[in-house]
Amino acid sequence: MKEKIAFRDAQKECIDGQALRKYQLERLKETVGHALRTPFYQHRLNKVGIRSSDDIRSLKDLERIPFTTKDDLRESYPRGLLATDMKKVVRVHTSSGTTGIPTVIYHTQEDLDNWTELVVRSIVACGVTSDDVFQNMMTYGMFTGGLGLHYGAERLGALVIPSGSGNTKRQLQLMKDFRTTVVHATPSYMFHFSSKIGELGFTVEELNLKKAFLGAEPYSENTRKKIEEFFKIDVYNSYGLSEMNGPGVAFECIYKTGMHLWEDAYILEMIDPETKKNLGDDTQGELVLTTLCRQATPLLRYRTRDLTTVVKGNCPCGRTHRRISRIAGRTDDMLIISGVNVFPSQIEQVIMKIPEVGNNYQIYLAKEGALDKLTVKVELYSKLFSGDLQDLERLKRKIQDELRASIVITPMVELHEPGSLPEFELKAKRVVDERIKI
Ligand code: DLL
Repeated sequence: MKEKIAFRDAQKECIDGQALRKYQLERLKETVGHALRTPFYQHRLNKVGIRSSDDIRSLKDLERIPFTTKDDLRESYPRGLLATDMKKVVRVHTSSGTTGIPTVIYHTQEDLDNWTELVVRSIVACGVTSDDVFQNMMTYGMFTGGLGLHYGAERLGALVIPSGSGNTKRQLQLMKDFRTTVVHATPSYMFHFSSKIGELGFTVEELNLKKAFLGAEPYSENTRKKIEEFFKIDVYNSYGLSEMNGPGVAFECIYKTGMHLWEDAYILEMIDPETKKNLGDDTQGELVLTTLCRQATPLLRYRTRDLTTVVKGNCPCGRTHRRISRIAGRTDDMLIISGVNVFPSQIEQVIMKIPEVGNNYQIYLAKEGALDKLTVKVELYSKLFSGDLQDLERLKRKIQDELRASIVITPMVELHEPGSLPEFELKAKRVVDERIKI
């Protein structure tokens, strides 16, 4: 990258209007240059007459570029979208895909530094300082929620507790002993946390909690309010996706009036998911993002599948990057279960490989307390029900183990007689989602 983005100016990012557009154009040209080094984009862009970055003369030229989808990423697995020499790559993150083939995002050190600075900027916008104690209750590993926020909080100079997810008692003990002021978690975990605190012998009053960053899955304004009231803290919404690094794409500031999407790092477009026409700022649409500061895996016009709206008016904080509203839903069938992305087709692939399983199944989602509970109901061939009960138990465990290996979470498995699950004449409705929006 020719010039390093002034991410350090984390208090306010005020390049707006013309200056922002000029800046975006420079970065877009550079990004297209990077993208043309990948087999995938070389083919895609040449087809529409883009052979070098000079073919991008204005931001309007973005519309000549075809959209990139999650399927494109999968089909390019593992290296079709790598734009730099592998020697320069220092980290890789993958995310689950519909068929078990993951999507992969490579990062150079500069990519990671830029991501980290976006996170610094995001958490500074929520009033976090180097005096804070930050407990990261997101899963570490391939999931970007762990390392993404970790490095940002460290770079800011906060004390970071990399506790990871789960083990609520230990989380509480750490929180109490180290006087944690800020936590990062999924909203469902935070709810679960609130239900366990008394049972585990702790009180909210003996903690020193001030703020929480909640994201990685949809939640309502009411959920925010309930968590804020229970813990007497401020909750900030955080949006991101692994294809765009992870968290740090859009973040609320202290005014909580929508999430500022960092437009010097991403170009924001809103499209009609059916017609794929650009909608402008006035209507709810599917968010499409283009990376502007990524070397190893540049992505052009990536369809996030997330439905949102651009928030009108200015934010009292003075930041001029546009804000997006709470994510209203997705245009595809991806389920987010306890923060983990799961496609129904992944479940189908696993169960349909098991010879005892018949033709029908149902994916049932509900809440158990605050946590998401996944039950996979499968029909078996009838002769199995006249056999040994222990065999059925063994089969249940086998299905459960194979599902866990594929989708990372452990579902409940129910075995049903043939014909007992709902049948459909047209499209099957396999997913029943009864997680009520609180
Ligand atoms: O969930 C990155 C992340 C980690 C964001 C931690 C925030 C905090 P993926 O696993 O690739 O990445 O899932 C991305 O999760 O397309 C949305 O559908 C959903 N999502 C993420 N944040 C929010 C949010 C991470 N605040 C997918 N509200 C996205 C609603 C969200 N949905």
